[in-house]
Amino acid sequence: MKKYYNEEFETMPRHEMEYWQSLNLCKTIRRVYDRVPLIRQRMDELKVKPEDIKHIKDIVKLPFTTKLDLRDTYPYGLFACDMSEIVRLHASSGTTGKQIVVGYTKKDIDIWAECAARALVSVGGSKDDIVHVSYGYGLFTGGLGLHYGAELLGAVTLPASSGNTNRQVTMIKDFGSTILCCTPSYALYIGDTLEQMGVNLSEIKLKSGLFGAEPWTENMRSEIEKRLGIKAYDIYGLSEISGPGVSFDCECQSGMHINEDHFYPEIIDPVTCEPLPDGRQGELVFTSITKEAFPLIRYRTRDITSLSHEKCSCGRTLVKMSRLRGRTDDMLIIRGVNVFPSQIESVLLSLGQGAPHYQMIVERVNNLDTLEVQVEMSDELFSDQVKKLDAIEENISNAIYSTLGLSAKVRLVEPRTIARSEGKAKRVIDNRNLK
Ligand code: DLL
Repeated sequence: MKKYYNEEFETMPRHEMEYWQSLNLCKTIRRVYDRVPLIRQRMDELKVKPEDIKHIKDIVKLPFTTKLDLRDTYPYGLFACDMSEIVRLHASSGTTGKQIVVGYTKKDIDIWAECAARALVSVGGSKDDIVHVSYGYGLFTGGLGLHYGAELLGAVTLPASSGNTNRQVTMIKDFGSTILCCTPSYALYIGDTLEQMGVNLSEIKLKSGLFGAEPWTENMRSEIEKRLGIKAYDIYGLSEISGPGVSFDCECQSGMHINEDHFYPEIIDPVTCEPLPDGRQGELVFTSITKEAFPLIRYRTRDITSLSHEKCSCGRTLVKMSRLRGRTDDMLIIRGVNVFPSQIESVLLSLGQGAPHYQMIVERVNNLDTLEVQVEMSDELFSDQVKKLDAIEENISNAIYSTLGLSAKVRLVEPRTIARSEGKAKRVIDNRNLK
C-alpha cells in the first residue's frame, strides 16, 4: 500500500521546496499583476513590481487580500483567467453579506483532487477502499472535493452527501464503507444513529475518517473514535483557497501537513500584521502559488493556528499547522472575556458529562452579557432526580469558570433536543445585536 500519494512533493527537502515555491510565486505574481486590476493597483501603491519578487521570502513585500476584497469584487473581479477557461464554480455563503464565488480551471481541479487524494492516502486510503462522502454536495466544496480525490485514488467513491442519517447507516453497513468523510459533528450524529438503530461496531467495516470544515477538539476526536470504532483524522480547507485538502492529518495525529507546494502559509499577528515565527499562534494567511483561475495573494483566512517545521515521524516534510483554535471572527467577547466555542467544548468533554452536543446562547440584559450553555444529556445521564441534575450543572459551570474565568449558566437538556446538523454545527446563538 502506498504511504504517500506524491512522495516527491510530500517528502521534498526544504531547499528544493523553497526553490519550487519561489518559481511558482514569481509566475503567479506576474499573472495576477497583469490580469487582476485590484492587485495591480495595490502593488503599485506599495511600489512593488513583479520583478521585485524573486524568492518566496519576498512574499512579505506583497499586499494582503481580505474577505472584504472578495465581496467588493463580486462575482468575478479577482479571476485571473478568461471565463472560457473556467470549468467549475463554487461559492461560500458565509454568515453575512454576499456570497463569494470561486472559479477553477481544469488544472486547478486536478491539483485540488490530488490534494484530497494525498489526504486519503495519509489516513490509510487506497484503491481498495470504499470512501463514503457525507459532506454536502453542491456549491459547498466538501462533497465534490473528497469525491474527486477518492476517484483519483481509484477507490470506490460513494457520493452519499449529507442527510437521511438512517440511510447513511444502512449504507455504511450494507455497502461496507471503509473511510467516512463528513463534519465531526455529523460523525457523532452518525454514531448516535448507529446506536439507536442497534447496529453493532462489528457489523461495519469503517476504519478511518476525514473530518473537517468546522472546529473540533482532541476530546471530540476520542469520542468519534470510540463511537465509530475508527481512527479520526482532521482535514482543513476553505473555499477561497481550495476545498478540503489544503492540509490534512497524518498517522501521527499531531497537526495537519499543508500542501505547501500549492498553498504557501504564513502566520501573522492579526492586529499588527507582523509575521510570527513557528510555534506562535496567529492568523493564518495563504498565497495560492499554482492556481490559474483564482490565485489569492496573502489571503487573510481569519483562522487561528500556528506552524511547525519540525521533523514529522510520518516522513512528510510538508509544514504542519496545529489544530485550529477558532477564527478571529467567531471569537465571542463576553463581558470582556475572549471565548471560542471550542474552549467550552473542551471543558464539557473533559468532564465526561453529557454528550458533546451543546449550544451557547448569549444575551445582553441591562447592558450585561449573559452566557447560557445548554448541554445535552446522554441517555445514561438522563435522570429525573432534580438534585443530581443541579449538581451536574453546577459542576460544569464551575469548570467553565475555572478554565475561562467566565460565569455561565449551565442548563442540561434532554437527549436529542439540540438541533443536529448534517453539515457545520451551529454552536452559538448570539442575541446581543452587536454591530
Ligand atoms: O469548510 C472546506 C472543507 C470541506 C474543509 C470539508 C474540510 C472538509 P468553507 O465552507 O469555505 O470551506 O469554510 C472554511 O471552515 O476558514 C475554517 O474556519 C473552517 N474549517 C475548515 N476546516 C476546518 C478544520 C470548507 N479542520 C472555514 N478545523 C475555514 C477547524 C475548519 N475549522
